[in-house]
Amino acid sequence: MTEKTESLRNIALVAHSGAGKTSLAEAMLYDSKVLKRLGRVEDGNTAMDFEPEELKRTSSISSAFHQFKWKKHLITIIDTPGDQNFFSDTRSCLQAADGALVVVDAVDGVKVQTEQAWEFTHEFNLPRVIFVNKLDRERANFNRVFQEIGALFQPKPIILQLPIGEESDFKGVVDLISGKAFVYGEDGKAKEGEVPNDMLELVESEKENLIENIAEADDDLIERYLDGETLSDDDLRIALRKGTLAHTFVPVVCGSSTKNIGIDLLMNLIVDAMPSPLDRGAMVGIDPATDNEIERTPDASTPFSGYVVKTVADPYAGRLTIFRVVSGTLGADGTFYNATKEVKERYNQLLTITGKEQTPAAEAGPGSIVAVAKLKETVTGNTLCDDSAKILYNCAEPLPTLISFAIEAKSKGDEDKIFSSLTKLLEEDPSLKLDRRSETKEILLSGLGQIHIETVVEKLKRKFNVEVLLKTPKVPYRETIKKKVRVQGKHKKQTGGHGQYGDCWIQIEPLPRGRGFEFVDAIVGGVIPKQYIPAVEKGIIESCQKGVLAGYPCVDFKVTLDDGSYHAVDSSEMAFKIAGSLAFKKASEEAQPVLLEPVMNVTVTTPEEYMGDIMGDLNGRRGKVLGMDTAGKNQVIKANVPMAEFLSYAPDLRSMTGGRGIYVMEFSHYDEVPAQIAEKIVEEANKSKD
Ligand SMILES: Nc1nc2c(ncn2[C@@H]2O[C@H](COP(=O)(O)OP(=O)(O)OP(=O)(O)O)[C@@H](O)[C@H]2O)c(=O)[nH]1
Ligand SMILES: [Mg+2]
Repeated sequence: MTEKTESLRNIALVAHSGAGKTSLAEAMLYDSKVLKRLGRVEDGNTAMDFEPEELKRTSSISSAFHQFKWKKHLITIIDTPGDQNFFSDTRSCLQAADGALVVVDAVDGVKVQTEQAWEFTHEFNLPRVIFVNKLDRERANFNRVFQEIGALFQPKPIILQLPIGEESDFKGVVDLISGKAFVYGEDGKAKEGEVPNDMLELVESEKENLIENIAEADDDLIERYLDGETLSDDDLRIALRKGTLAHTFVPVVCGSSTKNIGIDLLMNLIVDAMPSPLDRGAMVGIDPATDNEIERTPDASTPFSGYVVKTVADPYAGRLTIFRVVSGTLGADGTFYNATKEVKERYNQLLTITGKEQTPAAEAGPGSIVAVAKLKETVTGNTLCDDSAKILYNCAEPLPTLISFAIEAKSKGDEDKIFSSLTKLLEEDPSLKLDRRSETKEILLSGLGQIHIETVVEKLKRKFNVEVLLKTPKVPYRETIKKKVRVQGKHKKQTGGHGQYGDCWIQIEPLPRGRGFEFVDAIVGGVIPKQYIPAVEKGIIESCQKGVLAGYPCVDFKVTLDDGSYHAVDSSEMAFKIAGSLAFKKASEEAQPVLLEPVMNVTVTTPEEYMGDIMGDLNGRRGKVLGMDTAGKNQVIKANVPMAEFLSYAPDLRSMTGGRGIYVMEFSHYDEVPAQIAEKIVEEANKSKD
């Protein structure tokens, strides 16, 4: 029996790493009796962290899905990773949710990663509830953290609960709407009672605040409130839902995941105040036949459509595709159309995901998050739909990569296996990129951070039994020239019989950065016959692949071929090609050759206190700061930094800021390497040539 769409709640847990998302998911699964015992992240026995790479790190690296029944509703929770290394997966899986549960650590407050995750919830327009977790820990402070939330997040947070006691005295919460206190025993069960005497005054004033805030969600309610009418608890609950869904405010509740305090109330709040797929409404897509915008409502009787949020690669069980149903109903087995890839796909068994396991499902209606195994073509981000009612949804692109490593097989002969296994892992994680860099003859694996890449290497070994070494990639330097010169390239050989004769005069001059290579034929009067001119150009192109300075490709120069001579018998294409190549070598030696290096555009976001260190460090990396800005309580620095100095920035920034700083980067342009540094690079390059 499938659930009615209105009783579904798809909720993603987001926050910085360590805020307690996985522990919270565990507590919810335990309280709803899905789990028989409450596991702990540090014991490696939770339902949501199960990949060996997660157990090793006691931290989530991949979003996990599970479901439970609560008050006649089916709640699907998506436990996302809070580490930026895995944020592409976090963002992708957030697309399956209708609401977000933002976990804020009562000790550490809002870290940069939580702000970034908040941005994602904003991007997908998800209503939010904030759970202030870890109130049982030393130095926990609800008030301080609430102030911080208020200063950083829009829409405004409103307090729904107050903690009873803090740190080791944390016992329970007062629910402001009902005015009841809930005190939890060792077993995580709540006892309902009266508000402690020393909290009466605070509870009264906070309830007044709350009523005023909630009433704002409903014009009728605010009028009644202003008229002095007493609003009922039900009035308030209805308006609370309305205001949360309309982004008028964000309810804030509190508790402790590991002590199982406040979790039942939080689950009540999910049912009461978080959206169902019906509240999310229709989803807009494109009709592939006409390119017109069309939409699908979450209606079980309309044609099926959905989109893929995650793919899991398994060398034995094959690919597992996790998707959200937008419209229509899918049966236990059947076919659908992949509108992105334009192919039909068959599936044998619809599955519900419960942590690391999957259980067969009879059918799935709108809003369901389900999986199928062994699809052939389908990957994350693809749209699936009924063959007779095609639609294409616009899913989020993977986040841009931030760091690259050159990878090498540990044992010779494994190269092909590396490629094929990595390709499978790339299907699972579209934020990874695999490239062959021809300039340096390396295979580059790029991702969101060092830990991201390291977990890929671990997965390669575990899933596919191939071992690779990670190396710092070589910098793809280039060369160019700075002066205009004119030289002759002459190739003449007389070795009995047929000789060889090619003779050209070229002028070589610098071009602006990024212009590459230009060739101008300015031969007049046939001093070089037409058929030999392309040969001269070819000779130059071939030899400029290895510049005269350090063997890097020479770019951004113009060659004008303006004179030369030929021999009626001895001239040939080959001879002119050699003449062109000789001319290029001679010219570039005389034209003041210099080394160019790739420069990255970098944006670093950091809490203010680390600004000094970060600026100093960027300076040390030959960075040029282009501008600074404030974003919430953070500072944003934009800079240009040479790639050579930025290869290992991710771990360095992490240690400089205790993981609170983040950055993005992209290639910007090539720039001249300062002479002193260039000298060393040239020396190194020439040494390895010998
Ligand atoms: N004292 C206390 N510790 C908690 C609480 N919630 C979580 N922890 C601990 O905090 C640590 C991190 O918790 P996780 O649940 O793994 O945090 P997470 O948000 O899932 O972190 P990532 O998966 O890395 O994003 C673990 O050691 C938990 O036992 C809490 O309410 N109180
Ligand atoms: Mg986790």
